[in-house]
Amino acid sequence: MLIKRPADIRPSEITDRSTYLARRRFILGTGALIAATTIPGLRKEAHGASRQKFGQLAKSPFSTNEELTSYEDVTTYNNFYEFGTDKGDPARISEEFNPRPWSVSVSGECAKPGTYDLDDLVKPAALEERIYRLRCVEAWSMVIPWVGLPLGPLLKRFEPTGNAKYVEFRTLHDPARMPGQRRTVLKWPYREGLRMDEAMHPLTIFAVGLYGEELPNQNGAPLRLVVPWKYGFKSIKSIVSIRFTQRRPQTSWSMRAASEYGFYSNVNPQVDHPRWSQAKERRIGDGPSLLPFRVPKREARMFNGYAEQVASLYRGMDLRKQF
Ligand SMILES: Nc1nc2c(c(=O)[nH]1)N[C@H]1C(S)=C(S)[C@@H](COP(=O)(O)O)O[C@H]1N2
Ligand SMILES: [Mo]
Repeated sequence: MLIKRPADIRPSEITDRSTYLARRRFILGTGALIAATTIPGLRKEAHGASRQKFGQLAKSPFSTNEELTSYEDVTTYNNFYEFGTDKGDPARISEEFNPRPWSVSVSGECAKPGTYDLDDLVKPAALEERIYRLRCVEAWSMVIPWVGLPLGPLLKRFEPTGNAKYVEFRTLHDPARMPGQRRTVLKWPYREGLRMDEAMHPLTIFAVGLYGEELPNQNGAPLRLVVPWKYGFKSIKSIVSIRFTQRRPQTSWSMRAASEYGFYSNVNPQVDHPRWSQAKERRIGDGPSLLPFRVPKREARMFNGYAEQVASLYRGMDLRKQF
């Protein structure tokens, strides 16, 4: 089993994170105090302060033992276009977003459609820690300790019918709460999809937390997908809708540029993006981060290193054509 041992964690990483958290608690604590005395701009900062920490979590045998990307990088270098297109935007602009209460609508080819409250879908006892590589199509990667649960058993509760060949996910569409949606950088709501066997694969998870606490808004609170063998954009954030379909659903990135972002989007060092290579990647945190020319140096791996577990899903397919 590949489980992260404490010896794998750099001391600097631990210090980084605890200093960060202490500083954060201080700032947010102050924010909450001031908010109580009616400065409206600060009121909602209290959501961050009340972010729940999970207790003892089961460690998943699917975890990688690679060095973790720092909490700081994981929570300040983000892609979440609903909150802006620069990497630093989501952390800043999502600060006031309140991800509670939250419900998820389930529809399409299943026997148990309906609207489910998040707390009924995800029980704390079912949660585990899963350390996964996340590989962005922009040729960088991170290693993130997610808190989540396998998607398959959860989907089964809705009793998908024999016609359910795919499952589509959608993000909340609410420009008042997600200011990035006031610009048409993508067709909102953000949507993604998986083939049913991909969705049921034991590596596919719903995440509700990272680093032992509830998901920060910028990472997709309160509920997001993580599909570790696919490019990061398949891991859709802040999900409000699950729909079982017979036909392949549309996805936001394919709608924007079908020749650049395919439906499968499996990490594949041999199939380049039309505008850049996918052969190498840069691990966030590697080397001096202030250099303007941050060159990808690590060899990218087929299916992001998860080939042994998932290659059989694509047997017989031409991965150049079905990218
Ligand atoms: N709704 C939504 N989900 C999204 C995105 C987005 O812009 N909107 N960006 C994707 C991309 S490109 C990546 S790489 C990952 C980044 O996840 P992280 O910020 O938690 O590392 O989220 C994915 N999920
Ligand atoms: Mo990405």
